[in-house]
Amino acid sequence: MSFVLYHHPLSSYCWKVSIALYEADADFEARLVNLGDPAERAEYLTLSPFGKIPVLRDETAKRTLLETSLIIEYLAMTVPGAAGLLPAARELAFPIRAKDRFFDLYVNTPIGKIVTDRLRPQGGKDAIGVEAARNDLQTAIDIVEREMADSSAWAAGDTFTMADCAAAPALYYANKIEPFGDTHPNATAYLGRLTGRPSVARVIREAEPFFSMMPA
Ligand SMILES: N[C@@H](CCC(=O)N[C@@H](CS)C(=O)NCC(=O)O)C(=O)O
Repeated sequence: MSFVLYHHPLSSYCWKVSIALYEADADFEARLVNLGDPAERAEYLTLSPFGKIPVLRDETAKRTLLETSLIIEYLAMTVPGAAGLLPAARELAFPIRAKDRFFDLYVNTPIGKIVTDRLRPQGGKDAIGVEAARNDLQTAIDIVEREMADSSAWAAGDTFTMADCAAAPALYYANKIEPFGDTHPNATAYLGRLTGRPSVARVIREAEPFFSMMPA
């Protein structure tokens, strides 16, 4: 099996998959995609028609995988070290999938809306959409605060899973955009456990040289 990950070091969805690959100790080649370059973008669209990153290509199986949750599910099926990220048993996988959907849809999606709006030209901004995204993000962080009040270390219990791969970039960037350190101690402690995890610390380290490119 030989994997190629098409990614960008700043992208939260790319972090999610890189974290899974690092957790699994999987061998892969990382190829940086510059969607801002028209020629590169046109070529990338043949792999990923909507121009989304990341994509995982399994060169051995000749399979191109889109969508981070499905990529991690594929890793769990094919790479022994990734099996624990999403167990095969449905009743064990269900709460992990539920948390994975929560972090993607209610934390990562609003963050994407808020950040990409900063790149829009004056006159083209979507103030109402950004306000709705901020409200969703606030609601989501309140939910994390309540749900992390029990003694579980990780999003879906005592084991680090796909849900934590989704949570790590989502909460990291949420805390940059709408800092919750002073108001949400349980969410903050969970974020601390996530950033202390070697796989997560590694994606943050790899993103550091690019952080100055983030729109303020
Ligand atoms: N549902 C997708 C979301 C991927 C996604 O939105 N990636 C962002 C980067 S974090 C992206 O490609 N944005 C560029 C665009 O939407 O044009 C997944 O889970 O893979």
